Amino acid sequence: MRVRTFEGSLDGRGLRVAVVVSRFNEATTRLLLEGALDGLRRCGVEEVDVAWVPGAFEIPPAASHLARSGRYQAVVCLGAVVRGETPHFEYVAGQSAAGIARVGLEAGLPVVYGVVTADNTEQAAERSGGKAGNRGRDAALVAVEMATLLRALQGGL
Ligand code: INI
Repeated sequence: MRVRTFEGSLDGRGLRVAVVVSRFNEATTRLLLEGALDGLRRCGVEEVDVAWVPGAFEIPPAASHLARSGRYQAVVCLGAVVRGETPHFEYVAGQSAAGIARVGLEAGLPVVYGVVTADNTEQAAERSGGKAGNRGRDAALVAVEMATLLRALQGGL
């Protein structure tokens, strides 16, 4: 039996990455963006383009456009949906997550979910650089690992 194993890495040299970030709850999303840019920089990613959209609901169409452009090896999606602020939390959060997943599958690219969903602004702060880490940074590392995995699979299958 021959077993082959494929893994990505955190070596982002040679990668171009797009980031889509939403303005709604901007105090949180700016911190997610800072975390993501720091993560991408530390991985050695050479080129990053950032696109701002109004809210988490608008992330999927922008991500789709960027993913289908052929210019990027990964797209990082950043947003913050806070339950306390909206009676339609489930719709905004659910549609955003489902849309982001669909864009990735349709484009065959890592389109990474870095949207914080929180019950209140304190929880959102914890997840954007507070005691629960920075989801933007986490999403950036996932983007690099998945982009390098897909590259390895492309060259190795
Ligand atoms: N968008 C968010 O990104 N976060 C939220 O918490 C939020 N709330 O609370 O409603 C939110 N709503 C706006 C939504 O994303 C769209 O921009 C809007 O519905 C227009 O399509």
